[in-house]
Amino acid sequence: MSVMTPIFEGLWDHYIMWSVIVGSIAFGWLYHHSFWFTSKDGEKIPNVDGIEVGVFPKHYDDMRLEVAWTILPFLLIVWLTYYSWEPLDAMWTSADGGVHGYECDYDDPEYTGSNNEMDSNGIISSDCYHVIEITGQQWFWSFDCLELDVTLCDTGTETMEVYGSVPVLSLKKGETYFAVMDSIDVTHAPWFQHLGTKEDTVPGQQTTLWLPISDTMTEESMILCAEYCGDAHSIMAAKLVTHN
Ligand SMILES: [Cu+2]
Repeated sequence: MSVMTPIFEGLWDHYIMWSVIVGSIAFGWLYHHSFWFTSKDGEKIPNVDGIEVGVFPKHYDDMRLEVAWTILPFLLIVWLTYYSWEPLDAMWTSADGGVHGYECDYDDPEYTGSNNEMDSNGIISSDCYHVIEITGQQWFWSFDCLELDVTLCDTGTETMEVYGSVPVLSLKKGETYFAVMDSIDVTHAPWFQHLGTKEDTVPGQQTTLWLPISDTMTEESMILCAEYCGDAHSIMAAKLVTHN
């Protein structure tokens, strides 16, 4: 199983790289000091620093060190925010003329679908989008295609090993969907594994999630719940089927 959206693959690699660098420095330092400054059995250590129990060794203050380990992580956070900006902006693009345009006008004689396209950064843009509804509930998902034609959106159920009977959402490749979401009871979060995206559904509050189904999308993928919601949370699953 892998994330099929290149924008998140790039982010993943970059964040892992920085985690390894920061982790190596932090744990390297920790282990070095743990072993380097370990006393031997029976060894009586002279109190060279005059350390008193309960008194902070103020004479060890190092202003440059304090400033360095405040400024450097801050700069890293600023950089990672900058680096994530474009993918996040695409993820949370406006429904009014963002990268996916406006809701499709099916009466428009020039309407030919979303015709979505992925650029070299992995960001998908569309001519227009279709609206669907997703409702979370303990412990299943309900999908509503609203007025959409069955070639664009269809729902059903299927029996899956481990999960039992699960709802199926069938969407068309090359089309972009805007899911308007709600929850009946507690907070849930549909996690579209192969899109690499998830968003909370909150009782009494409408949330939204873009589902740009590119031509390269896998035919079958899982939708799981990514927000702990009670006993059957782990089997609150659904299936996303994509077709041409
Ligand atoms: Cu849930």
